[in-house]
Amino acid sequence: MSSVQPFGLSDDERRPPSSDLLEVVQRGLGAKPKRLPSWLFYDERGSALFERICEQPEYYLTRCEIALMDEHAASIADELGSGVRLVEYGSGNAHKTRMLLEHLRAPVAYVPVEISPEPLRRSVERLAAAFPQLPLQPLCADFSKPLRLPIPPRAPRRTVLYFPGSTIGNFENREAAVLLRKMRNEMGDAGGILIGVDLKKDPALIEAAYNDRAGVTAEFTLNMLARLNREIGSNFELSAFAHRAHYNPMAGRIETHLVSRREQQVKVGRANVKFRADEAIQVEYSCKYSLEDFTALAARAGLAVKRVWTDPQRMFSVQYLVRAGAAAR
Ligand code: AVI
Repeated sequence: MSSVQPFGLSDDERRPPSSDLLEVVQRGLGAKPKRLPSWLFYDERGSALFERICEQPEYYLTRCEIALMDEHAASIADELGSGVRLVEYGSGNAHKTRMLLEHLRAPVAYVPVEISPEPLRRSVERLAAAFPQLPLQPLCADFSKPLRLPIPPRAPRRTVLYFPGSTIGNFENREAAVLLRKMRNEMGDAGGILIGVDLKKDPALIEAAYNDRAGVTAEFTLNMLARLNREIGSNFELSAFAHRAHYNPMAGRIETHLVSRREQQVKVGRANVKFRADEAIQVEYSCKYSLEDFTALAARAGLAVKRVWTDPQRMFSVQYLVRAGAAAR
């Protein structure tokens, strides 16, 4: 018998109607400077391109995190203890999740939380085959909003929120603190957060990761415009925009832009949006942290870093956070 429970929400409830999407885009392009939210990257093609980015030789993040999980999954599982309910924010990381689940002692349930129904369904299908005894409780929802977690099949000793991939880096500092605080509420007193955090390092290595030679990241960035053309009927000419990703050392983050190659006008709904030559739309931040930076961010959210696993070159880290004050217990 399958132990997979039904999805929390239907597709229609979640998807922003295209009129809302148009509004988001018009507001972003009306701002000074122009900006568009990075969640717009992840339509079906964008998600597939992101998977290809993870395989690029320059994109060290995925490789480093997998190597860390490979080496330390047993000690991570020890730290988490038995009877864990594992809630994953995003479900595109089946590989790392598997490594963790293989080592967890008597997990109570696995709850992947994912906004896109198809990737969620696929990852659940794969995990159900690999862990037939484990109750799976997929939740189709936006993890940045307050969640109503499904009732677990038995009382867990603790709820651990798993947030791999350094996705926390895609939130600006203040938003990241808000998200961590929300996670703190969701995990409860005895809970924890297992989180992948990309670390500050030689800016040339970081920049290369976001400017791969095969051009997959550029394709990923430009795909946002293709998505908008299809979904809101805009007429962005893709060849008239370029991908640009620079490391801002003061802010400690990659800042990704779509840059207009010439002066032009683009139709977005009823509006005509004007672009100067070289004018940029800011589309993503990928924040990088020192261990100290991240400890300070966690503290702002009422959390303490209980344990850190990192590689000898300090490229990437996996960190275990608990409620501040609980770390010593
Ligand atoms: C999902 N996120 C952590 C990726 C990152 O590194 O910021 C998204 C990405 N954008 C360009 N390359 C990868």
